[in-house]
Amino acid sequence: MNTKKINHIGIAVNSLDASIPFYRDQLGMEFEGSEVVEDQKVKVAFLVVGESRIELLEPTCAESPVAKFIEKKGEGIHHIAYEVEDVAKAIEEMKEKDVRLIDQAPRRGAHNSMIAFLHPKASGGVLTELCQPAH
Ligand code: CMX
Repeated sequence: MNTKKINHIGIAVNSLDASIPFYRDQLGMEFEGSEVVEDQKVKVAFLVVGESRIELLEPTCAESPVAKFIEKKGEGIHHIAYEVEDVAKAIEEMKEKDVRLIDQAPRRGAHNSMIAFLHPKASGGVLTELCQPAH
């Protein structure tokens, strides 16, 4: 599998409005916009850092997995997303290599990307996302 770069680092926050100013105004990152990813019950905001992004994740309801994450661990790094060319192919490769997966098939992420999560037990407790951008 050709892991091309870190596409983004996901950070769980209680409030985008409260968190964006630190990255945008203190660190000087370009704010790229925000969107709701309905089926994952999160609102995300992207801030550009070089060829990667910081993805702030705000839960949209109490049942959101990100709300549960914050409840358990507090705000902080939620996942690392590696960019791949073909996420469906990458999933098949992970299966062949007996890597434990959360997603057996690609699903839609932010910006119309296609994504898949590996199980954190496969990666030392770090939630790992494979991400195929839309372009
Ligand atoms: N870091 C480390 N471990 C995590 C974790 C995280 N962020 N999230 C979940 N886990 C652990 C759980 O504690 C659980 O461990 P145990 O099996 O030991 O109990 C295990 O992983 C499975 O978690 P789960 O919540 O029971 O499993 P689900 O299949 O219901 O959901 C996941 C897994 C990761 C998809 C979900 O928790 C989640 O975080 N969903 C939101 C994903 C997200 O960020 N979406 C926006 C992405 C947009 C984009 O990047 O484009």
